[in-house]
Parts: sequence; C-alpha cells; structure tokens
Amino acid sequence: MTNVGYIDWILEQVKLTKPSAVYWVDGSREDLERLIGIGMNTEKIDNNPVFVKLNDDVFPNSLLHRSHPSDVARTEHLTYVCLPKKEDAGPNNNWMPPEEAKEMMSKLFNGCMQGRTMYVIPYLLGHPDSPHSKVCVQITDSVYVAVSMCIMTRVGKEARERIGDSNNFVKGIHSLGELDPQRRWIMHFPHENLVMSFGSGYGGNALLSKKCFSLRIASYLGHAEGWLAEHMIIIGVEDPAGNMTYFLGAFPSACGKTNLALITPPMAGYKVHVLGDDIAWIHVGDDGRLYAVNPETGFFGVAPGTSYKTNPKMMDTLKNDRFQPTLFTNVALDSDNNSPWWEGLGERPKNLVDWQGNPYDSTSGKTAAHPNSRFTVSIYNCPTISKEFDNPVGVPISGIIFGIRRTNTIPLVRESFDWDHGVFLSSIMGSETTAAASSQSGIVRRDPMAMVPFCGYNMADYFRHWLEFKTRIKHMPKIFMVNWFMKDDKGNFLWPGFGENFRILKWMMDRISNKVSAVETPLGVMPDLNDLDLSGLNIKEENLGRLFEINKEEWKNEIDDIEKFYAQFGERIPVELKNYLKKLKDDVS
Ligand code: OXD
Ligand code: MN
Repeated sequence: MTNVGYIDWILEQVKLTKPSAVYWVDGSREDLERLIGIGMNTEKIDNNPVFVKLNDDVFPNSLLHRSHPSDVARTEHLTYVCLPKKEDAGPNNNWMPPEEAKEMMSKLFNGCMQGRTMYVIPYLLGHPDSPHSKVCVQITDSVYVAVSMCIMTRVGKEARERIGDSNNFVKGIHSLGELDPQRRWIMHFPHENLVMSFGSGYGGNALLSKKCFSLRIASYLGHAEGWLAEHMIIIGVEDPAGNMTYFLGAFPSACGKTNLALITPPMAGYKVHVLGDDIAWIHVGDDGRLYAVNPETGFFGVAPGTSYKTNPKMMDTLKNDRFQPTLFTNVALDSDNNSPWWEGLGERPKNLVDWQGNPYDSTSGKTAAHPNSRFTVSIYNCPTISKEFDNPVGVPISGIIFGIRRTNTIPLVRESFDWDHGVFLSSIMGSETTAAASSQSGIVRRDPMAMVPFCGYNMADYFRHWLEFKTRIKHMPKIFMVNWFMKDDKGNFLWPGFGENFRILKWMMDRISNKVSAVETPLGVMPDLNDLDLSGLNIKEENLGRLFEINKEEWKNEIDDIEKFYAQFGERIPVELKNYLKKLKDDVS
C-alpha cells in the first residue's frame, strides 16, 4: 500500500481486485433504496437473491438475508493481528508477519472482484463534530455489507469531506471471495490503520467498522493515544427525580448485552436510555471524568430469544421503520405470511422455512433460525434512544459493569474495592462460550473485559493501559461484576434475569450515591441482602444464598485456570495483578 491520496488508493484497489463496476456509496435514503434494489434483483449468493422483502404489516421495511451456510459467525481462528513483532500482538491474538500476511492477502484479492461491483464506502466512527471520531473507508463486493454499513455507521458526505484527497483514513478491504471456509482470513495491521478481510460476508468478519475497526484497530490506537475502545454497552438510568446515572457494561458476545441496553425497568418511575449496545470509546474529559461515546449508529443483535416478553423495546425498534430498513439474517421464515421467525419469538408458525430456506422439520432436533441469526437495525429507530446520543462529547460515566455467563462459581453481583482491584477482577473474567463465534458452545473461556477476541494488541499491555488510565481520572467510576446465569443442580436459573436485572442496577446506583453500605468479602464488596429490592420475586432463601456463595472447591479450580491464563503472558503481566491473584488464592483457600 503506497502513501497515496483517497482516489489513488481506490484506483489501486480497483487495479488489484478488477471489479466490473465501481459504486460510490453516499449513504442517502435514495442510495440505500438503490442498493437494496440491487440486492433484491441483481446480486446473488448461491443463485439466491441477497435480499428478500418481508411482510410490511409484521415488520415494516424489513428484508431477509440468508448467508452461505458455512458463514454464520465470527471465525476467530482465522482472525489475525499482524503487528511487526509477535510479542506485541500477544498470546491473545493469532499472528503472522505483516509482509507475509499482505502478500498472501494480495494474492487472494488479485482479480477477486471480476464480474462483481466494488462498493466504496466512506464513513465515520463517532460523531462528525467530535475530535475523537475516526474517518474510514471500506471497499467491498457485497451489497449486504454496503447496506449494513449504512445502518451501522455514519456513511457518506461528512466522511468524504473529512478525507479530502488525504491518505489519512482507516482502510478496509473486503471481498466475499468464494466464501470458502478454507480461504477465509480477517487480517489486521493496526500500525497501518488497515484491515484486509477475505472469504466471509458475516457481520463481525465483513462489516469492518465493527469488531475490526471499532475494537481491534481502535484499541491499538487507544493504547497509543491515551483512550479506551471497549466491548461495552452505554446506558443512562433516570431515577424518579430525573437524576441520570450513566453506566458502561462489558459482556462477552450473546450474554444479554443488548437486552440490558434496552432493559425496561420493573420499578415505577425509572427509565433506561440507550446510547450503545456493543461498543464504547472512552476518553478522560477536561473535568477529569470518563466520557463515553458509541462510534456506531445501529444494533447488530442476536435474534433468538428476543420477544415482547424478554425485550419489548427491541421489538418496538424492529417494528419501527422511520429511519432505515431492518435486515434479518439467517432467521426462519413463516411462509404463510412472509415474516421472520426465531426461537423464543412466540408460538411456532405452522408453515416454517428454516434459515437455509428449506421446509422446517421440527423432529430434526435443529433450530429453525440459526442460533446466531441476527437483526441489523438503526439505533434511531429505538424508542428509548438517549437524547445525548448525538452529543459529540459523550456522557459522563459513574459505573462500569463487567458481566459473564457462568452456571456456578461467580456470584450475582459485587463491587471492586477500587479501580485497580476492578481491573484485576475484570482481568480474570471467564465465561461460557456461545454461538457468536464459531467455536464450541458452553466451555469456560477466559475473557478479560470481554475483550479477548477484540483486543488489537498484547493483553498484558492492555491491562497496564487500564491501570495507568486511572492516574488521569479525577472522578473514579465504581466497578461492578455480575453473573445473571447461575443455575441450581437441576439446571434451573437461580436468578430471573432480563428486566429483573434492573434491581441490581438500582443497588449499583445506591452504591454510587453512597446510600447503602455493603459487605467485604475476598471477591469484593457484596450487597447487604436487605438493600436489594427483591419484592415480588419469590426467590427461596437457599437460592439467594447460592447467588452470593463463595465455594472454595470451585474457586480452587478457577484460580488454577486463571494462573494458566496469566502464565501465557509471562513477565509482561502487571505485577499489581499478580499480587491480587496471590492474595485471592490465600483468601479463598
Ligand atoms: C457481536 C459479537 O456481534 O460480539 O457483537 O459477536
Ligand atoms: Mn459484540
């Protein structure tokens, strides 16, 4: 890649990939309609149209997209961070020398768009008036990606004007290739602001704005420039008196992040306003507080399990067509009324077509919608969008929540003793895996800050960055750890979850405003049970005990596993964290 301006850079890509046409995406409403028309009538995947129009009476202005059956999730084993030195990518990343990776990718991209259209998408991550936003360009040969990018980011004029004819933009090169799982690579070059992604059309692999730029490249930039790019929701909780408390929340993929971001409080007088469901960019403001913005403008959420019961605000969002169309990817289809369906939405329709387009056989033991089927929808369609969403400064953060999915070991909620202890507790997070990445589900994997798949550099340096960040913050947010997913011996959830999680947020707010004291334990500060509002929940005393239990045997295994995780980083792990681990080992044994 030479140091040339915008147009010359595009021409270089045209020369390399040899498309039959170039389409300059401007992100306007008319443009989106044109792109959707191309997806309905011209472009194909396996001879099927890219988009099929769905019933406007059920989900207005929505489209069904079916991906290639092998291309339904992020492919972490083929995702690489190609920094010049392997140690700088760390044991948390796959690594290849950058020159070798580029050579391999250039061979794959050579002529790969023959007979296809190249879409050129200039876009902004962050608000046009913010000094912290980043200007980017993605090229792609997928109209599904082009439409998705228009929903998920600020595409068009403002980005194009910011670039001018400079070379100063984050570059993304994407092609579907042959959608061959053996020739599928997502290669990051953080030191060059470059991503090359080949062989997948799946959101997390192909919308380069998302995990690739907003997290992997941005976390690397944040380390160099003194800010944080995190896998976090941003919400504002308004109490009955109108006071607002802003929280960040990090959870591994498919652990209820989107449900928490759109939670409907069961307590009278409270409201939750959403700013983001996946990614937060965090800076220290001039006043010494942490400020967070969501660089994206849409939700790319997991469909199964979403319903009026579990997430009514998301259902309202999906039914609202005021801003942009909604895409449904790999959901099932109710063929009687041409509307999307997924497990958990409600009663199963009689005539159902599965996510691959075949009549659904309910005796097959398989789900009709893919477990990682998704919706892509504008955040502006959400009835609870915060009025601060378009504030370029972001919102001031008072609490940071780290959550995981564990059936045992990890209590329902606790607070760290202080910032450093919070960094320690989040550095030892381990969560049961889900369908969002194409590995096996249900296995405990260490996932500090829910960032292991997304940290664009060595995680030991990332922990150090978090520890050092503190020195610039004057108003420390509190740090909380949660686990909504504990089960009893029969496999029933001990905590009702969903909307009831708000009761835990309420306790956090009481801690932030110093209304309640709490109990010190080796794992952090836990609630005095009298301070939790559990009215109407009918949780048995014994189960309540389990939700806050520290089981020595389980913790022995946990610490063994954490020690192995830390050991991979050798001496690079901050000594503060090692000391906390030593102390925890003594305290729980
Ligand atoms: C996502 C993910 O798509 O975390 O947000 O996998
Ligand atoms: Mn995510």
